[in-house]
Amino acid sequence: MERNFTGDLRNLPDGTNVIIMGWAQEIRSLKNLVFVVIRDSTGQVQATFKRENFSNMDQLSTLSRESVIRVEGKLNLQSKSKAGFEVEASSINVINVSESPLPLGIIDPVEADFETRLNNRFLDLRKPVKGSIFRIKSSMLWGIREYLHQQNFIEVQTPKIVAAATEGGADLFPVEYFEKEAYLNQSPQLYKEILIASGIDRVFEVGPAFRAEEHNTVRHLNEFTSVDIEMGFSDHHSAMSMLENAVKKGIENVLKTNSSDLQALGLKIESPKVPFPRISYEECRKIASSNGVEIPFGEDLSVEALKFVGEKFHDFYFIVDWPSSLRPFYTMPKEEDDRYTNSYDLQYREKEITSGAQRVHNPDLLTKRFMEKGLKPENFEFYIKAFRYGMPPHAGWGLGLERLLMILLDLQNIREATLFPRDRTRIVP
Ligand code: AMO
Repeated sequence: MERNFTGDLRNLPDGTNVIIMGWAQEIRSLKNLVFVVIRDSTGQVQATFKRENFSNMDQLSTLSRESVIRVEGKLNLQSKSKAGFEVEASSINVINVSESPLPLGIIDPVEADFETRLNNRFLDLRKPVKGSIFRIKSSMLWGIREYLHQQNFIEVQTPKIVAAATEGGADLFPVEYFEKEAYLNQSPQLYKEILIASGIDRVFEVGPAFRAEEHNTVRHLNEFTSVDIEMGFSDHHSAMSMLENAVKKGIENVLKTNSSDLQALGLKIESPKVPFPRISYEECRKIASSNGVEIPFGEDLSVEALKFVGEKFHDFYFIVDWPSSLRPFYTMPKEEDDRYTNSYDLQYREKEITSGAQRVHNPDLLTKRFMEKGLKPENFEFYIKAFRYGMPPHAGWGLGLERLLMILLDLQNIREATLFPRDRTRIVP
């Protein structure tokens, strides 16, 4: 269908005949005039209908908000309207009438409660600032993908129906898989490592990861987008460098592509400086302790502790050298002291965005690590097998895309960065 986008109108010559398709956001009637604000994915424009040109003005003034319309008319760049341009309409087709009242207002100054918004997500997303979040998400991912391609990674797709847990058994979703027991995958961890043994030694994947998180929090989803990489002949240092550069390139692509979206969201963002600081788990414990928060060795750093660390290092930083007891079986212990590992988390203030590590590549050590973690190596035979016939040393990471968006756009709830969030109580829409 031939159409002009509202976002392009300013750049057309005055007087151009244009066709606009979109939603009737606002309808205002005066004696001899009706103004209809039409919104499309790129912006909005006011169309002016003069009584002298239209026999059906009364019908027009009763048009319901959010109906889908097509308006033809002449572009007026000399308009006195706030935007400075409008369309002098010569015809209108009402393509699909919207029911009223709307379950959720699009331009109401007071925002509806979150549940109502999510229950009517298709309407909620019509609000231009909500659209901005997802345009930014797309650009961020595009920048990361582009960077990884330049670094000779290939994008892969691994199974989401799996037979084994990777990140601990408690938060698994079981699925009925004929006569076998199966689960939704928590992370592509095992498969991305198997691919390193396949000779494709730089892979990345963008896909859903499923976690049966029991509690609803503002930072957890039961289905999130995991951006994963795995690289062969590498250690944690090169994987960390790949990560900070990928995040930087993602942000730079947003800066390049989404200035009006950032403006709509009232945000000023800068490209982060790399390398990000590296702080060890032990240093974090010391910072917490000097602020009166004691973290016993081997325990996770609490949000309270991380707030003190975050205050000191601002924005992006890595926490490195986590204790073995806190990291999964696949994490490489430190050669000099196996109570610690070659692992890291990327943090933004007190929030974790990414976990990663150098992996164990020796099959005997891997089997030992399974047993230390109380897991049965025989349940992971398909994985360990890939380590027995020439497995290079390797490292990688998994980045929570919605977490990254949340911190970048200062969103108060991770659900704002998810089109249709899945949480403890929500499975529709
Ligand atoms: P981890 O379990 O730490 O590591 O997950 C990696 C990143 O995924 C994000 N994340 C979540 N985001 C939203 N809701 C959740 N419930 C949720 N759980 C995790 C976080 C986290 O940092 N296999 C390893 C990665 C690796 O070592 O390559 C893994 O999955 O941003």
